[in-house]
Amino acid sequence: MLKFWKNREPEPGAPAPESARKPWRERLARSVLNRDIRDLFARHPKLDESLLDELETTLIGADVGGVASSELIESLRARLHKREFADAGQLLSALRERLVALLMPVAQPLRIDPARKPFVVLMVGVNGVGKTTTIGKLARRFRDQGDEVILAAGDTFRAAAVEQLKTWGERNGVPVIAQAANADAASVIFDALQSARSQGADVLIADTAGRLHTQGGLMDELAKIRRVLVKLDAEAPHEVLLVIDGTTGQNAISQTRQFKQAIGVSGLVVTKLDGTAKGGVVFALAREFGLPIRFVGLGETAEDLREFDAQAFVDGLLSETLGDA
Ligand SMILES: Nc1nc2c(ncn2[C@@H]2O[C@H](COP(=O)(O)OP(=O)(O)OP(=O)(O)O)[C@@H](O)[C@H]2O)c(=O)[nH]1
Ligand SMILES: [Mg+2]
Repeated sequence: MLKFWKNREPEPGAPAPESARKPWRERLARSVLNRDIRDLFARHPKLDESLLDELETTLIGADVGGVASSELIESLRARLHKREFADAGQLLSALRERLVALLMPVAQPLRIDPARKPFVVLMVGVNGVGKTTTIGKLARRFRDQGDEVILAAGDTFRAAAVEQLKTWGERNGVPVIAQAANADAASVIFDALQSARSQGADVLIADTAGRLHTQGGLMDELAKIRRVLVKLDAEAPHEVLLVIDGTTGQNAISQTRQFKQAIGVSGLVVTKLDGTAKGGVVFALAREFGLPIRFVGLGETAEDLREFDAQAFVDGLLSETLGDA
């Protein structure tokens, strides 16, 4: 295990305190990226071209994506040729810096603008990615910040979805606006916005279906939700959060492209990065779209939804190799 990192100068920009970084390290310890980079540097501690070639294969294998991986490797190769690295440890340190630099621009937290009242968050994404769970976690977060939150059960396709949202609402003391199963999703969310307004709520978070009979049908429904909201508030929704399952791989790229085209996306949430997720898809998304990554899901409890922190994330992903674990 390489221990060099501990003796290096701190990065520019205030590093997060140790207590804030620990959960990231713990939750990202089993990721494929962590394991494979550690194995690579253990197997190949010598600084040479083939280390870089293998590193590129490792990054691609962990879903970092072909374009981002080759850009990262080429920038390291140029520095290797200029003899900037004394050993493999310094190369790893440079990789860490490049990975942080790739994510810094997208580490933009979601700020609830109090002038937009209620601030409307529309949650979108394909089925099973974690939309409803993330809404529950967000409701808790906003409520703890002192915001009055209302949830809209806009996934009317599955009856169980409304129940799932109500359970989260009850657990957190947050009201849920719902209609009968198979109601029109746009009208549920329209009613919810009206009632959030009349109650003077600060935040309205709307759930949506992840799957309808056809993918085109889903995109049409989302477009309709947007059209209907605009009738009440020309700027609503104020945030469209696309939820991506961190275990999905490169399919995340085509999902993001589709949702971006159909309704526009203002921020991303990448869930399920705990456990044995590969971990690299976050870099691929940052490189391809540059969309703000608002939150990441590092587990199933409310505290496990964390505001995205580029440095804590990269250090968590490389913890095994950096020797910080
Ligand atoms: N380990 C882990 N599990 C998560 C995370 N986020 C969500 N899940 C789990 O993912 C599963 C699906 O979550 P849902 O919130 O129901 O997903 P959804 O996008 O609403 O799904 P549909 O309503 O079918 O479109 C649940 O079992 C969640 O507990 C996370 O960050 N980590
Ligand atoms: Mg759901």
